[in-house]
Amino acid sequence: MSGFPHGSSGAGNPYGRPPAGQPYYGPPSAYGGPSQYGSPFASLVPSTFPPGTDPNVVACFQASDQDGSGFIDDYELQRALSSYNQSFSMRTVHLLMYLFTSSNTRKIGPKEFTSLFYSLQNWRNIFERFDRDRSGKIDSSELREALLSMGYAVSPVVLDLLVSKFDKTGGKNRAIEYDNFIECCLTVKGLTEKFKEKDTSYSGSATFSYESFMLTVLPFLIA
Ligand SMILES: [Ca+2]
Repeated sequence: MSGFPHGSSGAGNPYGRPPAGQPYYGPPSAYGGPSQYGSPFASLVPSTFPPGTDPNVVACFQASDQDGSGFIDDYELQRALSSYNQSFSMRTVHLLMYLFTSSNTRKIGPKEFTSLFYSLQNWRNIFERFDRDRSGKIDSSELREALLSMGYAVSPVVLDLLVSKFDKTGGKNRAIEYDNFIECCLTVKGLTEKFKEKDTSYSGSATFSYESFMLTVLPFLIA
């Protein structure tokens, strides 16, 4: 992997870099995704609610924990996030669980649930803010603005690819729904941050071994 796809060779910058001086993928962002990953033991020890947790969050956890196990599994989370007429994508559920536990255990305890709850509130706000035409979906220009606000300037080619990949209708709508929007942003964020770790000088290029490339990309493909 040698940097972002190049539009044209040579002069100028092919990355859609924002104005001078700023790294084009911006500072670490507080948006949406988990900034701190859960404890490595999260999968083994049931966590507890952080002190002062909003009772609404606790109630929401209890309502979601249908089998009363003290954990929310992927099916329970999907059910909790689905509305009466729309099922929340299981892929997105799995990606969220992966990011909030740094593992593939596919269940979360109260602590991770609380972080996830606020993160999803944040995502809902971002989604509504950037759904400028109130269509209930994010089109290409809306996605461009949303990603820019998070510090990610992707090229038009990448933007098109993202919209077609994350469009549930397989490209018919040319727009992304809420759950896939979260997945799309988390994927851009996660991959960009992995890339930045290898591109410490912000040059736009990085060197990966085959193994680390596979380990970086696969979790996002098979979440
Ligand atoms: Ca829209």
